[in-house]
Amino acid sequence: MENKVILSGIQPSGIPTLANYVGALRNWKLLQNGNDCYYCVANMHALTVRQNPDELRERSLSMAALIIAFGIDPVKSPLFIQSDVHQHAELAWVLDCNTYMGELNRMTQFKDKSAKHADNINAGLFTYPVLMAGDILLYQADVVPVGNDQKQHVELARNIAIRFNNAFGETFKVPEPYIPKIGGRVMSLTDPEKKMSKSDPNPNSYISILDDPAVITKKFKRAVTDSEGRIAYEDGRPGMNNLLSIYCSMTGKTMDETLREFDGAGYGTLKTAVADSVIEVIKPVQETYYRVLNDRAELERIIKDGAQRAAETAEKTVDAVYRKVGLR
Ligand code: ATP
Ligand code: LTN
Repeated sequence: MENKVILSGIQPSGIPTLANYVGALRNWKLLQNGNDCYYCVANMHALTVRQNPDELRERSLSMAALIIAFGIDPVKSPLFIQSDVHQHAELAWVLDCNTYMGELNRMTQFKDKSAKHADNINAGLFTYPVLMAGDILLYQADVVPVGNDQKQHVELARNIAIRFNNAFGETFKVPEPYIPKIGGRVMSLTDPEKKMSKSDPNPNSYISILDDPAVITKKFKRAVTDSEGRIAYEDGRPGMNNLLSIYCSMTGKTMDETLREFDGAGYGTLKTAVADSVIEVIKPVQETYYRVLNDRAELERIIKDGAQRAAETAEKTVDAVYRKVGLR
């Protein structure tokens, strides 16, 4: 793949989990080579559920520090906070007027989140995927690295782009999702039928990127598996499959290699090995994170610079769109 435009975002709705890393953030880093990448902290998306304003501000900044700690080079790839680039809100409105209620009604995340936040089913939660489509289309992204759960939203962005291009003439690049084959959907450690999620009320269900090594080991030791007693990747064994997939993602080994390595071993051995592989990857991320977060002035300079560079690209798209639809 050569010199594509890459865009992705993550909500500052909590500390990222191992799932966010395996499903998305790891690819953010890998795709930096030879491509033009834009990465954003999607704080406007986070407003779709109630937030404490001071916490939201703080978490947005610490998410930016974490993204740097994961190996994103903000000099190469503009790193910014979504609301610092006003074009996101502007494009979202135009796209809202080019998206059908019926399309949004099919979004499974809306259904899940409405069930979780039954006391606050706001219009933003419903139009959330349109704001996300805007994030992507503003930068004329070719490729969007995300986990499996966001595939439907990227497909909606494609449909909106195609429809807009047909109606108003070529305006947007039609983006594609980029989802890891292993690790696109990391499952909860306590309920492996559910995806691992940073906003899960039970902290034992996820590995936070900032968990201590001892906590990580404890969480994996307690991870729900089954009583088959054999280490194998098989249908109907979500807990076992999840541990094996995490191990492959962390070590870069194939599933075959992993299964050979643990042939005849017990669950305890596998769980310890998975925990160790995760600790090895996470430890340097934690060290960099605390260093970056402590130099607050520098961090603020980085995101300001990122927003300025992002806005230059974003404004070109908004200008073209406003002209096409008759707003300019
Ligand atoms: P929340 O719990 O607040 O909804 P989340 O953990 O689902 O958050 P997001 O900020 O919505 O995380 O997603 C950031 C990125 O991580 C997205 O690309 C998303 O697809 C990916 N991701 C989220 N959960 C998983 C998972 N269980 N497995 C793989 N990737 C995931
Ligand atoms: N909705 C995404 C976060 C997100 C995003 C984006 C991902 C916001 N804007 C643009 C990719 C591209 C989520 O993970 N929940």
